[in-house]
Amino acid sequence: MSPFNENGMVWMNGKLVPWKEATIHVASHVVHYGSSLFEGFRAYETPKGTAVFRLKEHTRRLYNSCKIYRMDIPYSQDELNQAVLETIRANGFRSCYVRPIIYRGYKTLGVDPFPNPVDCTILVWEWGKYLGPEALENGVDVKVSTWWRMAPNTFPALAKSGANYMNSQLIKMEAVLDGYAEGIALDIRGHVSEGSGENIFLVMNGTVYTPPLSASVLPGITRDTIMTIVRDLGIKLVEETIPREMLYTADEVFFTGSAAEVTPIRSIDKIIVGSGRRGPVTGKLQEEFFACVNGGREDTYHWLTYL
Ligand code: PPE
Repeated sequence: MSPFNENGMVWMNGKLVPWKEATIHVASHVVHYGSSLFEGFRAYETPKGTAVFRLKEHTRRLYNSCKIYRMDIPYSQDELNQAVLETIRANGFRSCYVRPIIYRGYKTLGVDPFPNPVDCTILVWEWGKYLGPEALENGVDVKVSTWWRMAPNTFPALAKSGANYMNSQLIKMEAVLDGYAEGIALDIRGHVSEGSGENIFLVMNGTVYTPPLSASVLPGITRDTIMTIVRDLGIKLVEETIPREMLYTADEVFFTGSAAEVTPIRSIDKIIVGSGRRGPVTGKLQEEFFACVNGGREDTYHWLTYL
């Protein structure tokens, strides 16, 4: 079953077009060489209407991704933010997932991307719970992937490029075929990196740990949100290299991401994490996270942009 509303609208290069007309040619550069940079985030229904969570930060990351790949977006960040709001309004969603994607379009083929146009589109759809309906409460069973995250100075991990998701797909397929909800990838030194589409956190003796950006991770906006909440709660936060075996001995482990939100991990490689149930720190952070996105607490950091 497709999650898409095929009667909806897509923003393409400055205009809203009907969903079914939002197509590109198979000779587009992106189809052949993976030349796309994208974002993913959610709009939530709040007591004061629909609000996009951390829109500015996601747009800034998109511009940074494009800067790394020498792609000039022909709109300002403000213009793109307005386009996101316009697209959500045009589709009439109270809550949804938003996917802006910038790519090298149609003109010529060959690795050199420069002759091709930089095209900008924004898609929105209703996306349920990323790792299954019960994942947020019961947690998920995962494995450490045999695939590593990309090495430094190969595919830049700080850029959210379509091409990086070929690595993510290898991790995800292996996990799914082996009967797990998700895979955790190590970096090339064998240290904990991240999930195929999520950052990872561990809790041990009341301290919260997460790998540093140098461990080939995406600089997750949800990661930043959780780090901010952890500090606000006065919990000790450590951003440092994490050895694989700490995944097995941690009291609690959880994933973060715009799609995955805050998802507890119940077991890793069939070793039960902690008590095998959502731990108290994970529970507290989930509660605070959802209060932030749903407008259930004061928006002190100005994370919400109302439609
Ligand atoms: N790491 C990876 C590899 C990743 O894809 C994501 C988001 C994150 C970390 C968390 O980043 P952030 O969303 O800013 O907190 N993955 C997006 C796409 C998932 C997909 O299947 O598509 C997402 O969560 O929207």
